[in-house]
Formats: sequence, structure tokens, C-alpha cells
Amino acid sequence: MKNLQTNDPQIAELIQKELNRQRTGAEMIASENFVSTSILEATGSILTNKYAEGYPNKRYYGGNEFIDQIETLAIERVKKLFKAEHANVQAHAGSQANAAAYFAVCELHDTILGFSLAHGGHLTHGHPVNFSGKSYNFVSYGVNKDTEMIDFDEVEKQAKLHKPKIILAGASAYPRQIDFQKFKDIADQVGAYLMVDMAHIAGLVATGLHPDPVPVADIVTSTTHKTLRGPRSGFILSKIEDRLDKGGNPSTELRARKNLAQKIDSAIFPGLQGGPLEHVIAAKAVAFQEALSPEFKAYQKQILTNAKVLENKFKAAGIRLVSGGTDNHLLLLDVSLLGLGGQEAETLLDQVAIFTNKNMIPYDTRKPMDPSGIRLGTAALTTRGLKEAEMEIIAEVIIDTLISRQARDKKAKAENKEKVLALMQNFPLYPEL
Ligand code: DSN
Repeated sequence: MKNLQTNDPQIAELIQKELNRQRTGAEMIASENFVSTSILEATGSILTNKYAEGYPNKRYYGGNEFIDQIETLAIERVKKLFKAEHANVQAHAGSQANAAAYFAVCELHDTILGFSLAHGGHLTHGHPVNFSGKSYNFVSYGVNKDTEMIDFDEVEKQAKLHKPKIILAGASAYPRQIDFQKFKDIADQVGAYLMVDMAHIAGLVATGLHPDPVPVADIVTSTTHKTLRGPRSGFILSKIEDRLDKGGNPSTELRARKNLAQKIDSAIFPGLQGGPLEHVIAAKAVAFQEALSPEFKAYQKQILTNAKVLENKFKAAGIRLVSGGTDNHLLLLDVSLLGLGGQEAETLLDQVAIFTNKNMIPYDTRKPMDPSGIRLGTAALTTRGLKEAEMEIIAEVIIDTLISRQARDKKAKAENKEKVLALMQNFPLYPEL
């Protein structure tokens, strides 16, 4: 950062401070991770200079000889990683990937059945303030009140009642495995597309540690930066054929008709985006390559092991976990039973250098800005190198902070923070930077 330090010391200093924050604290936000230095280099490369509207070998600008090779590598690698028929790697992020999926197969105001945000879904799965809720008629399913797991009777009931164009599976705060085949069976009964947003679990899917949506879903969207540990971005996988498009009036439509892969590509460009971020596409190519390695599978296994350590420690301490535990990289803790709100719990943990986020729990009676839960994930700490023994220490600090009133006095907080900082010092982050 020598040049930045000279030319814009204000920004350079803030980047340095953020690096220091990432290095010293314990990152437990379930959607965050730490990329490799190779990915950082690709993201920070001169590829940012190039305009490449269009797709490989079909660009609206000259000079794309090498850009085409980079984007083609990204496409081929992600197809190999997920055994997908078609891939689009241009989505700037998960929101754009989801927007393109809807745009590809729906008319405005068509009905889509998705997982309620209040039960673990995502903003772009139909929240009224989001483009998704404003542009499409979203209806939702949730979790069973007792098990806090997806209620497939309700999915089926809602699907039959509303006859949605798309049934959308996938979540941002759901600690359990998702049975995509069950969604597919329901989609088939009502003639709906099955779309899966696998953003949170993409790394687990890539390594066979979570049921795979790719064989059963028409469209799979994802981010690249969560368990998949790539740069902040998105991508879309799909089948080539559009099994539900029977065409309209052949005389007018046949020539214009496209298969599903072409519809996805046109939805991204020119439908929603202009020039792709080729520096990020290069970084995604690097990430997909990393995810194909045996080390990546071992990393994903450790993510799950670390989450189980937390589950066992929290259960033993009497903390209620939504759905009773976890099958993936994240846990939802009901802190209301500890006399806390989610905001207070997040702040208390911030003060001991453990970064988490407040989160609604199913059937929450509190408000989104101060809900009953917090969400914890293990992907980032596992990248740092923490294993079972260290996760126990992290769990103990969390338990102490959330449960013991004494742990909230100034001295005890300082001691707990010191414990976290000392632990994290043993796992250097980006020592070369
Ligand atoms: N905002 C992300 C998360 O934290 O889950 C999802 O996009």
C-alpha cells in the first residue's frame, strides 16, 4: 500500500485500521470469511481497468483477448466444482444473482414462493422493502413452531394454493440441512421452477458436505464470499433447457425463444448489469480453483466440527439454540431467555472482540432492530486455523459474556477481551501485508 499511503493517507490509514480489527478480533459473522492473498491480488489487479460488456467472444468492446480467457476459466472451473450444465459468473453479488433468476423466468408481479425472512430467509427473497417484494408477488413458508425446521406441509399447502412460478429454497439464517429433493417434488406437483439460493452453504455443497441442489434445481444462485471463501461477489448455475417453457404462439415467438441458460445470461446482461467486474471474476476463478483442492474439503469439515463444538458447549450451558442445534456452519442463539435482546448481546460480544450479528428467531415477538437472537458462524474462525480446543475457549467467553452478569463489569470484560485477543494472536492473519 506504499502508493496509497503517499497519495491518500486517510484511506490508507482506515484500511490499515480495518486490517488490524480483522487480525485481532474473533470474526463470527456467519456470512464473512478471509480470502487468500492470491484472491486479494486478483481482486486488486489491473483487470479493473477493462470494459467487457457481453460474454466471452461476444463483447461490445475490443481488447478482450485475455479477459475472455479469464472469464472462460471462471465459468469452466465453477461448472466443474458444482457439476453444473451452465454458469454465469458476472453477477456482481448475491442480490443481482437473485434478481437475474427472477427476471429470467418471471414476468413482473408473477408469484414466487420463498422462505420467510422472519424465519431465516433473505431480504431478496421477497421482503416488501426490497426490489424482490416490490416487483414480484412473493408468498412465503416458514418453519414449524415446535421443531423450528422447514415446514414442508406448509410449503406444499402454499404451493398448491398460490401456484407460484418459482419455488425458492435457501436461507441466510437457517442452521439445518435443507432437503432440496422435497422442494423439487413439490415444485413438480404445481409446475413451478425450483430455484435454490445456496449462498451460505456453497462451500459445504461444493465438498459434498451438504445435500446438493444442483442436480434438482432449475436455477441455483450463490454468493462467493461466505463458506466458499472467494471475493465478495455472486454467480448463477442453471440447467440449459427450460423444462417449463412450452413457448407461446410459434409464429411470433419461436425465433425469439431462448433456452434457460440464454435467459439467465440475458437477464444479467443486458437485463440488469452493464460491464462485468473482470478483476472480481478473475478472483472468483482463483477461488473456484482453491475450492477444488483436497485442503478445501478438510477446511469445510473443520467448519462443521467447530460448529458442533459450539453447539455442545452452548447446550451444556443451557443456552437455547433455534432448532436445537446445527447441521451447518451457523448457529442461532435465543438470547431472550437469558434476559437479553439481540442488540445487547451483539454489543456485549463486540466489547470482548467477538463479532456477531443480532438476528430474528422464528416467531420472534421482538423487533428486527432488537430481535431475540444472535447468529454465529464458524467459517472465518476456521480459516484462521482455530480447531476444537480453541473453539471451546471462544464458546466459554461467549457463555460467560451472555450468561454471567459479573462478566459484564468493566474488569471482567477487559479480561475476556484479553483472552480473545491473546488467542487470536496465535493465528496470524495476512502476516505478509
Ligand atoms: N447479508 C448476508 C448475511 O449476512 O447472511 C446475506 O446476504
